[in-house]
Amino acid sequence: MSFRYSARRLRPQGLAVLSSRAQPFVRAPTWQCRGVASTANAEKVLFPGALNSEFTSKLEFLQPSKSKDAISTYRCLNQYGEVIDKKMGADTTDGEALELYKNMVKLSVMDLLMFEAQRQGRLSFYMVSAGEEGIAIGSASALHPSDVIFTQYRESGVYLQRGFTLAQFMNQLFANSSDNGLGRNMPVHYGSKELNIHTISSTLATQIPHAAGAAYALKLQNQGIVGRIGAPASSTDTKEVERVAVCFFGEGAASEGDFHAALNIAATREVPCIFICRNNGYAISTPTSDQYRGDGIASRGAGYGISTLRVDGNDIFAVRHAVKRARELALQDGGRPVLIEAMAYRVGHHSTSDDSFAYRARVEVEDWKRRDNPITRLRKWLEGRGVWDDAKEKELRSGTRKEVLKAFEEAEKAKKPSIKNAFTDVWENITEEQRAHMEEMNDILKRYPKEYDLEGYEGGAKGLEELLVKK
Ligand SMILES: Cc1ncc(C[n+]2csc(CCOP(=O)(O)OP(=O)(O)O)c2C)c(N)n1
Ligand SMILES: [Mg+2]
Repeated sequence: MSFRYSARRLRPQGLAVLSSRAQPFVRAPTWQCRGVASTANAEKVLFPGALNSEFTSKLEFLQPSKSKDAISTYRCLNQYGEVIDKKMGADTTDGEALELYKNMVKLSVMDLLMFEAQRQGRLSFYMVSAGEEGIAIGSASALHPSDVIFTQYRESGVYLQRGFTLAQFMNQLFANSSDNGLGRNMPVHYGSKELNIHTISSTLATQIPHAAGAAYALKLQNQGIVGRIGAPASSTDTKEVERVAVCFFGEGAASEGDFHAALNIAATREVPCIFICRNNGYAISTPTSDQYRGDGIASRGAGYGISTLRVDGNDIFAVRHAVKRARELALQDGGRPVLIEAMAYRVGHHSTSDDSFAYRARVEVEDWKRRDNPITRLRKWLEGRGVWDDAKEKELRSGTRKEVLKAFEEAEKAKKPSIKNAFTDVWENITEEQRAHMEEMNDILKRYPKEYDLEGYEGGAKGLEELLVKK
């Protein structure tokens, strides 16, 4: 092989960054741009847009849709709960595995009860994680508490594993006065500043570029170029660690333009972001066969030049190993993105507003329930270790049910937030327009008290008065 190329360094502009520390400039990475110049008998030409491409005289299109070789799926446990990756092993203590198991059971018990509560008309909306508990709980358990997380809406397990309490879940679901969001969001759109988890947004995929941007900020913080933003996640953990951003989304969300923009900018800026796609086979009623023709979402990671792994989402140990390794990779050499595609099956309906038997056969769901499940797989492993049995299972489930119902009843009884919260936290001070709206609303509430019963709201119908007197 012989070729000549000219190499010149592209020198990007210094980027001025506001910093509490001394360094005023961030130098973006430099990279080599090779000119096109080769000798007559070269085997490769280094086009600036595709380095290392060999010449071929075969006119042959890549035909991935005809390939029989799909990207493989990493597993640590088989369906019988036996460790098949002997090298990695379970890499956990029995006690730690028991905690993961209990959290998965807690999530599924909460899901069952909240789904029923919605059917009884006591909650307006709910979304279950059935079949995907291992992805959320397994990955959260492999991260550092101060890593910054962005979720979609089927990752309640991330919250649970990070320490979100049953009371916090219920306060949000009932939009009561103890809800972090003060009742301004739909049920299931949790958020927690203390736990470093950004508030969930209904608008699909918007969290993905947010995560890429946050990861860029973390890269600068990890390098000490800008000051650290935000307090550590837990008060006991004051040691500064390098942090990554972690972004969860479904395979349906990966059809949005935001996904592509986010992965590309994360790759080119080399930011420490772990993208975790839950591929559960459906985007509401749209099956994956109508969503894409490539090899899942993993093949797209490779397309963006991102380190990628496909993993069995029913295997919590495999998920933990994958995320732990992804975190190490993401922090290597100053930072880089990683994509994990966790395979699963959405066992439940999309949400309480959906009846999935309108577009998929009952038998398909029943088959999946029987065939594989992250909870039963870990249970088999625990039973194999001699630390779990039917009696313990029964006790755990009935105790958890009581705990959930207690939190549920307390949150249901609690007062709703004051109606003033519909106006606060929008502008720093109440604007003239807002004042006019409040006065009009106050007038209507006074004139039609029977129509607007605000007994259950903090401050009742007088909720606005405090704001109205404040000039
Ligand atoms: C921008 C946008 N388009 C459409 C919707 C409606 N929508 C809500 S959830 C959903 C399916 C998402 O599927 P996926 O990302 O696979 O997540 P899953 O529900 O399977 O967990 C759609 C289309 C939305 N919320 N936002
Ligand atoms: Mg999906």
